[in-house]
Amino acid sequence: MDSDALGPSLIARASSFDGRTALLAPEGTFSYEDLMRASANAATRLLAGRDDLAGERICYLVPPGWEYTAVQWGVCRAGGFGVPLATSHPEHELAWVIDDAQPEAVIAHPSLADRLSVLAAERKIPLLLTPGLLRDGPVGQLPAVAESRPALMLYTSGTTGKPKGVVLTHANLRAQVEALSQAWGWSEDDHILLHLPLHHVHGIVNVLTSALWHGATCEILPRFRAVDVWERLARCEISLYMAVPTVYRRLIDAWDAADPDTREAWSEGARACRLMVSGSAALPVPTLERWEEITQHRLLERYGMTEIGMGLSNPLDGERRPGFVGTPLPGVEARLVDEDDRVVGDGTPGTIQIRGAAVFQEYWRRPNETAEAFSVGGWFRTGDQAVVEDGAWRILGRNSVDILKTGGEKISALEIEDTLRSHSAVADCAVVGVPDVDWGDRVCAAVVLRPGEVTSGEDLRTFTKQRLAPYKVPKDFLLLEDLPRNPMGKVTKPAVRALFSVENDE
Ligand code: MLC
Ligand code: AMP
Repeated sequence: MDSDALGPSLIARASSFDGRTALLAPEGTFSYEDLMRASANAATRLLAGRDDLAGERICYLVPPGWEYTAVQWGVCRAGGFGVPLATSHPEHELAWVIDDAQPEAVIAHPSLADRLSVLAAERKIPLLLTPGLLRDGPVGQLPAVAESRPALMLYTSGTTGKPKGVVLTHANLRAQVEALSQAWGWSEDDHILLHLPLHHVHGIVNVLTSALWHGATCEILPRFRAVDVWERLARCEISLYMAVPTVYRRLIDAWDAADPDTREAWSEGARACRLMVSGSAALPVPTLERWEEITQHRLLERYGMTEIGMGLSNPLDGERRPGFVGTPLPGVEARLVDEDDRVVGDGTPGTIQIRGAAVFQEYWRRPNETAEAFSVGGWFRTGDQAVVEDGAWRILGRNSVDILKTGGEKISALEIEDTLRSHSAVADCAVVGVPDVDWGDRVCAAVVLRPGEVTSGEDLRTFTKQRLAPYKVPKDFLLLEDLPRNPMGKVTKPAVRALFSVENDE
């Protein structure tokens, strides 16, 4: 009996899809059979004679595509616990994840191996390379992996500063995919375009894993470029498309800049899709309306989180109210509570709590934070506020001013502040999200220098960029004599935010 990792059904199902096209990737076209073979090869090499990786973490830094997918499956089929590393991250961030996850091995694509070789050598962790890992060879017995075992760890920013690992089991992934399967009508005839980063639930679960679960085709672009997406849509082959609001905004800008014939071809291609979905951040109503004008698609907005997968969704058929995220998905229990965890009624704003099989198991090696994240009865505290109006949920924002969303990426203002404070010239700072038409939140930093120190925003930007993911680097810096404070001496973030200009043309 072969491995049943990644949720028993994913592998069992993949075997039955055989010669169907699983991936149209930058490296070529691959069937489900190819994926089964390459992942079995990878699993056998990772096992190196052992029966089961038994939950050992394996980090991998592989660009989106065929090799990425085969590695993800291979790790799980060996009984390992996969930790995808972000291709956009500098060494500092990669080191944080590796030190936290403590993997038994790291895997890299040759083009990215330089980024990991020193980190791995210093920590005496073996560095394995693709494509060698996937090459055909003798395939050994692969373990049967129980659904309750960890499958994937995704790092997410929280109010405590540094990113923490969200542990998702095979059962969690199955529940997440099954909820979307029903709600969005997935079938093996679907063909989805993927350009989202593959270290997040949006790209990994909603797009890649959902497609492969159904025997559908996932077409992977190496990166997002608006014109590339439009050209792919214009071929009228794509049936499903999912992206974040910043991406829809960029697509609209590209459409506006195109000539009339091109526009018509692009719009016709978009109309050939059966469903277009937006999520990971609030979809501005003007973006929804403009998209509908140019494609005749009313975007289906949904709400989710790394810890829960998708929670709320507008309907596939039926009314999608602009500014609303619909109702709980199948298998998801959702409620709104006040500060004392008491359920509030319709029309009253509250904090969203979620329960169900899709909800993550724990924050990796952080029992206290895990315990704090759940209320009595196993309800996960999302930290997002919402209100139910006429049966549909509307997201109102987050409880914490220190959690920002920029271009669909969640970031912690505190983590950026800690990094800035480690600069020798910086005495104090405050990082805020300023409403922005492109990014949602534009990350901005107000900085107070130590007496006698001189530095520029550009220097601070370079300093931050060497240490943090590019999307965490503040777009604007303001050097101040002191930060705005309340009478108690506490920095007032709304007053800091008011110092930066709001870029909003809608
Ligand atoms: C890139 N940059 C960003 C950024 N992405 N800055 C702020 N926010 C972001 N999200 C930086 C670049 O590094 C660059 O810096 C500068 O901004 C301009 O880059 P760009 O070329 O214009 O950006 P691009 O590479 O095209 O990326 C933009 C993007 C990308 C929107 C396509 O950010 C993206 O794919 N976002 C999706 C993230 C996602 O999948 N989130 C889901 C999380 S899961 P410089 O210094 O070089 O100029 C989740 C749960 C759920 O939220 O509900 O789904
Ligand atoms: P992440 O932690 O990266 O998974 O991001 C999850 C967060 O994204 C949620 O807690 C919300 O704050 C936000 N989010 C996701 N979808 C939506 C949406 N449709 N509207 C508003 N916020 C959203």
